This record gives sequence, structure tokens and C-alpha cells, in this order.
Amino acid sequence: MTTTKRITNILTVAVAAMAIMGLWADGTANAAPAATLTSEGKNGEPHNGPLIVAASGDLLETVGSVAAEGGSGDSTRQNTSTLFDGSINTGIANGAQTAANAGGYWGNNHFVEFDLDTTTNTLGYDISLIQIIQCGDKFRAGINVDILVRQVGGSYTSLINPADAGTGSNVNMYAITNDSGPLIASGIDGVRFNFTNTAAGTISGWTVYRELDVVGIPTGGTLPRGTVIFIQ
Ligand SMILES: [Ca+2]
Repeated sequence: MTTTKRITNILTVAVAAMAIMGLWADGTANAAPAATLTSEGKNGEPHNGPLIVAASGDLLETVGSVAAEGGSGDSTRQNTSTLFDGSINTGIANGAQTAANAGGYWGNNHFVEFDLDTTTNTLGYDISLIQIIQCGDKFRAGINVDILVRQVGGSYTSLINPADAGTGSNVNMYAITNDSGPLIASGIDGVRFNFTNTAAGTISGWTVYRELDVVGIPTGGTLPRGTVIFIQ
């Protein structure tokens, strides 16, 4: 087992979620997913913390597949596979579709959906952390996303929909954790991100996303080699 203890830095906002009871692995009445916003100046190309670090070996990268996508803010610079590869590219020029600094250019009513492989892990996955990391230009900084999860045999349910937030020209991240336990959802076989930007507020109708991380382990099973788990 590879265990990495991660200290989450709480800088600005902690948002309590609308709880969907039954998703919480520990079953406690007060357990709820929380969204913690962190904003950090760029430190290089790619960006590598110290506050915001993309996860490698997470579920999207190792057992996930893009099940569906709907829309893009700019399809010529959209490269979904770079969205979970463990690298936070910072170029404000934003790459062409095949470039490493391409990203997710999503706006209102766009979405991306990932299936987690349950061929071997038939009970799905226990999720401890979801990270949504943005880094782009000055005007498209706002993270605005509704995060949904699907339990094995079930349908998609909203996990948390944190407030629109982000600072221009910075790297911005929402980290979703359980405010009172190690897991935010259990028995999950799908994760979906619904982008809900509007033309108002801190965003211009779409946002440049650089990394989506879903960290967890197989439900009720043994860890495959290389699995990353963060203990909050
Ligand atoms: Ca990743």
C-alpha cells in the first residue's frame, strides 16, 4: 500500500455541501463533503505547488475512461486526456488541441463524465479526494462546476456544487474532502463534472481547466500497485 499523508491548506473558503446521505462511508450524520478553495501564484511550467499539486496515479488516470463529453468552450484547444495526467500546465497562450498545454475549455452546459473500471473491482471505488484545478488566463479563472458521482447500479447524484471562485492569473483549486472522515463517497463507478459557467461574475462564459483528480481505492478490496490514497 502506498499511503501519502497530505495536509490540505485552507486559505479562503470552506463550503459545506448538500449532503446525500448514503454516500458517506462512515455513516455519521454530520459527515458532509466540503470544498476548500486554494489560490496560488504560478511557480513554473508545469506548476508544482507547494500548495497546489496535481495527483498522478489517481483513479481517472489508472482505471478511468472518458465515458462522455458535451461541449467545449474552444474545441481547437480542448484536450481532455491532459486533464488528468498529473501535470498543471500554465501557459496563458493555451496550446493547440494536441499540445501539452491544451486543457479543458468548458463553459455553461458542458460536461465530462468518467467511468471507473469495475471489471475487477466490482464494488466500485471509495473516494477520498477530488481536485479541480484551473490555470489559464486572467479572464477565465473561475471554477464553476457541479460534481456528481454514481454508485454501482445507481444513477448520477450531485456530490457538491461549490460557489464560483478563482483569482485571475493564478492557479486555482477546489479540493473536495469529507469534513469529518477519510472518504467522501463509497462504491462509486462514475464521476461526472457539470460545468455551469454563466457570462456574469468572475468568469467570461467558460474556464480553462488544467487537472481533474479523483483519488481513492477499490471498495472492499486490496490495493492495486501504484494506487494513490490521500488520508485527510
Ligand atoms: Ca491526475
